[in-house]
Amino acid sequence: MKIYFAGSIRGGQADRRIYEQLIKHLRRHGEVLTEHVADPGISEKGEDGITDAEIYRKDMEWLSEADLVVAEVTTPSIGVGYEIGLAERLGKPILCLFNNTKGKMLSAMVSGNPRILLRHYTESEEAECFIDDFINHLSADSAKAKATAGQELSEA
Ligand code: 6IA
Repeated sequence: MKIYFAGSIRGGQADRRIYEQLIKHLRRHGEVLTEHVADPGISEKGEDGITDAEIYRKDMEWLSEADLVVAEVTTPSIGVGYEIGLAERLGKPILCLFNNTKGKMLSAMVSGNPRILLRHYTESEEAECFIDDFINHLSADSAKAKATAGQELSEA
């Protein structure tokens, strides 16, 4: 399973430690394509020898190949909002996680979107449970769809 994790970088890295924990947890379910999001060395200004055009191209490639998207949306980020919008267009399952304890307001573009599964959490362990539920449901749905398709084929 390929997982695209989205979290704020230039929007502010106050939640980087939480991203780190969530990414570590996501690795139990599959390959996290965007582990660098929690990298302590990641530059807020992007002066790392890689151009913004290269970052954009690579991230769009990873988003296209991802099976699902998990976004930590507590710190508002234009990049994360863009990725969520595109993931929706591409039909990817999306889980957004919002930390209630930080005194932040969540954009209505996320909280009002019926295609996004939004979960509010207070502790990272709670967010990890939401991740497990989200991915386990997706896996169960896809197993059911395969079984139905197999049955239809054998009846044809
Ligand atoms: O607007 P923001 O910077 O907060 O957007 C954050 C989102 O955009 C993340 O979810 C990433 O997927 C993506 N993103 C933004 N900057 C980078 C980046 N910068 N590298 C990869 N993805 C990024 C510098 C990388 C450097 C270590 C070579």
